[in-house]
Amino acid sequence: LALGAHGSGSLRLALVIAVLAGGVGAARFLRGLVRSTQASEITAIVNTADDTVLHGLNISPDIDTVTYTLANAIDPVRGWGLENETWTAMEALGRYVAVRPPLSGAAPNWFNLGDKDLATHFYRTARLGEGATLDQVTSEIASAWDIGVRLVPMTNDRVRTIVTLAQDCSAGPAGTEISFQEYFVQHRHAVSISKVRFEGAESARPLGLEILRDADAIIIAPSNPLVSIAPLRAMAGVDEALIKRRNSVVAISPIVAGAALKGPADRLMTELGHDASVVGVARLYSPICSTLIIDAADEHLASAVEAEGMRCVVTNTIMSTPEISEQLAKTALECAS
Ligand code: FO1
Repeated sequence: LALGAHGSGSLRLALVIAVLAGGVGAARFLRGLVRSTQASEITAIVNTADDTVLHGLNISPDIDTVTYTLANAIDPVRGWGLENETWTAMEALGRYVAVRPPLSGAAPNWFNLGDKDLATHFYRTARLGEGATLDQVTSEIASAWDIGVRLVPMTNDRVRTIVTLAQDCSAGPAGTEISFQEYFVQHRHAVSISKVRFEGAESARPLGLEILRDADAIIIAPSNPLVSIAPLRAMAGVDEALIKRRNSVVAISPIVAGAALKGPADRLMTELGHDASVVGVARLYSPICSTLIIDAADEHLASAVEAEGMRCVVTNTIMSTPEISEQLAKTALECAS
């Protein structure tokens, strides 16, 4: 611990706060956390299994969502990409879609890259091409946006979320494997799936294990447990590190009243054999986490959560304003300490 200045000139011990993060939910939570403590105390370990390569560009959606949100530059309606974005490059790409041979993957215009957002992917791709690691490039991009929080990709190695189609559908016959972005963006997560796997996770070297060992508080953000947090947990040593620190690990349920606030977490829970409720979230997190924070709408399930071996804290978790995000972050910090 280091002595750090805080508040009105008083000194207090600086904290080390680790946050396991996916995309939009984690980004909004981190924005609240920055309001309730010093940005320099926070390290977010971010999912990279959604990463993809399109047009030859390395795209890290969750890292970019967290970066742009903390920089107050995120598009507030979409929750991804930059505000005041323009789409000239995407529109120009349309010309080539018409001439693309049937089996070609060129000009994938189902994934929208805004003109300004493209600069981030140009920079990341060029630096990786020069031999920089993803964590170096992520720090450089975070510095360029002046976000203060330390962002660490979950690994410098390639891990990819692959989903299996449960039924014949527009994406292919039952049993076909598709990438996460094909599932999420191209098919608008409207197809049912029977399996998720994290290609490369078994041999990937996780980053941030020493932070998990030393952190004063470890918070699992309100991200999808099955496709945002599970890839981190799939790497060797991560669950073991969390189990050792279980008393300091707090999670926030991304499921409220049986539904996901954003994305397909509720449907994925059901399709993959879990209960789409805070109790299902508790079952997933109980081995690694001592406290689950749930929304007031689920208060009646608090004893069922506790029956899974976790402390249950009930509060408002719907981060509709920065003040609510800040209050939620304060509650999480109190629970972890
Ligand atoms: N999400 C969409 O629903 N449609 C898009 O076209 C899209 C483009 C996109 C571009 C850059 C980026 O960083 C994120 C983007 N996302 C898009 C969001 C993203 O793919 C998902 O929200 C995450 O992967 C899920 O966490």
